[in-house]
Amino acid sequence: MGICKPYFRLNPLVCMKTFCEYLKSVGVDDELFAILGSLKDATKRIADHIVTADRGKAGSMNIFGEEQLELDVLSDKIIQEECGENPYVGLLASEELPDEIKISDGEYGVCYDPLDGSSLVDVNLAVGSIFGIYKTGSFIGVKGTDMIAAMASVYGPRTTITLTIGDGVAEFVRCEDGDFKLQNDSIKVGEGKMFAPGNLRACAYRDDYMKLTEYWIREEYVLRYSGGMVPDVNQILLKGKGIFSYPGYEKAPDGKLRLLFECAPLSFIMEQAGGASTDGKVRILEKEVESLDQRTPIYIGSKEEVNRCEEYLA
Ligand code: AHM
Ligand code: MG
Repeated sequence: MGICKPYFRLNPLVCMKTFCEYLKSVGVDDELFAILGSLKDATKRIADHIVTADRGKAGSMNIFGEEQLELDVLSDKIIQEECGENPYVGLLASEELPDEIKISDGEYGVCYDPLDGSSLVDVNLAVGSIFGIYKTGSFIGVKGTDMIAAMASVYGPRTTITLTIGDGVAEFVRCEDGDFKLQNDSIKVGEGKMFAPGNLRACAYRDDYMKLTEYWIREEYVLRYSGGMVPDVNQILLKGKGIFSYPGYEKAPDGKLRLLFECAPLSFIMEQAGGASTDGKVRILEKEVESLDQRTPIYIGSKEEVNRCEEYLA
């Protein structure tokens, strides 16, 4: 009957708040309220499409020369449509588009990876969308510290949204009535032995990354790696511990993951949960965006784990 069932670990009073009720309760202004509402609606539509849409190739390439799937293109189109109807969004930049696009005189810019890890849909693993919201007329020159809000949508057995508006992190779960209900309004990342080591092929070239990986294994860390950055980082947030890494190496000195579309928004969420993220030397949120396709190595998770990465990779 469209009622969200309380989950066992929740305060039932908190659980029943919808996404919109939560935003009102924390006092977001009308503009941000509308923008986050558009991204929530896009998340719903993308989730529905993932279940049934064509999983094949679109026959096109994105700006990185990577083959696009139908679902990449469709997800991008859905986000463009939802943001296009929102008068406050003036600028869009997508991992699937060659340039940022001005869509109106709205003051806000939304940058996004419409479907991160989309090749995992084929094998029925979780994937996600990542959004960063800035007040800007161009994404060139921004830093993660300029971000106003960040959101990660996870499409797994359940569809969830992890959100920060710069004052802590909340998670929402899509319920029977189709709406998103608050699951946890105070996500915190502390310490604990869990690792998600991306790009392990770098160990063939880098002794320091090999030594770091050996440390995690020797110390009996639990391996929790799916190959999708959004679910992997989201798992650290929800389990409240751990580290995700994706280093660069000879063949790709800055690794694979994009600063603007992937690393900065997830770093904003992680920091707001009490965690940290670095490229090995510099805090990810302090890195200036010089080009839309800029990549960066990333080590993201609990503070102690991120510090350890910096020590090993110094
Ligand atoms: P994508 O944006 O093309 O989907 O690539 C990003 C994904 C991340 O979700 C994941 O952490 C990484 O690629 C895995 O990369 P690799 O295939 O090098 O292991
Ligand atoms: Mg991606």
